[in-house]
Amino acid sequence: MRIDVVTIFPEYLVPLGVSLLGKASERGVLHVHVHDLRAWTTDLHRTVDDTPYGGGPGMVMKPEPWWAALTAVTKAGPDATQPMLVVPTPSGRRFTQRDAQRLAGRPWLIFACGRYEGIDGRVAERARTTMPVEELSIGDYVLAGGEAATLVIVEAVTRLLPGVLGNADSVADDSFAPGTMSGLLEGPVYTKPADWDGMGVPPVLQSGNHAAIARWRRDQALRRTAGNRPDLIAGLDPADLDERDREVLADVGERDREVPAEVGERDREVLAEVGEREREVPGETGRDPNAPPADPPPP
Ligand code: JAH
Repeated sequence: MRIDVVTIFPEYLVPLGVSLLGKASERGVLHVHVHDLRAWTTDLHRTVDDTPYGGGPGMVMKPEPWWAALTAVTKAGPDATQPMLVVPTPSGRRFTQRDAQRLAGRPWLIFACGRYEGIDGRVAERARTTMPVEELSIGDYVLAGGEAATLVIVEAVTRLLPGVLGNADSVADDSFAPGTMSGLLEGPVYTKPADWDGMGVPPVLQSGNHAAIARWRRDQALRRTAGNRPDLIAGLDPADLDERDREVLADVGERDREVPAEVGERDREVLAEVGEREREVPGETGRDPNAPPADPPPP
């Protein structure tokens, strides 16, 4: 796989040349090239940004250096190899393990790292006429630029390539990877010593009973997923849940709903009301969950 990265901060991408990825590069599995966008500016001040049309805060990256860079980088690569342009942006589709697997099957990825308020929209629009373009978000937060997100995506993708991680089994067992525990987070793991400063290891893991160990691990995975990622529980296929799975989930659900005895009558009323409101208001509407009830709509 070939990876090109275009950025105004090439030093930020130095990690791509060291450790795991550096070894893959040495082995010839992966070829990484980092480019300074300012190499494609033509003015004395090497300007890459300007004020936004329509007004508003901040600056927008100018299209000319970006188009010159993408044209040059595309020509520098192996011909007859289809590049894909990846643009990390908080406005993109959410990047998932499925995307990592799909991107790992491509021969050539070009990452465009924006800064400021982003890149002039005509760059992605024109690039789309010559190659697939993916605008991807690694999570619901805003960074100062696409460089850190590029490091995240490159690591998630390249560790799937044969000869990069060097351990096919640990890849197959990941949380989010397809397989027997697919859709669940992994539970806790343990190694020696069996007694660490008075803390033991769950006896079932030392029993040698492989069926019991598998069942215990699934219980832990279900409990951790219900606690940390209820959205993943909601997305499970009911056909993938056995009777014991349902018992474990019913148990964590009941514990969540238990109200400690020291909570008073007025507290219970408030908690019940908040619960009802949460069921009424869909997520991500931007509404403050602590705000008083909205005015009723006009008749
Ligand atoms: C911020 C250009 N989803 C993570 C992410 C990715 C990119 C950016 N922010 C967050 C970003 C400013 C300029 C890209």
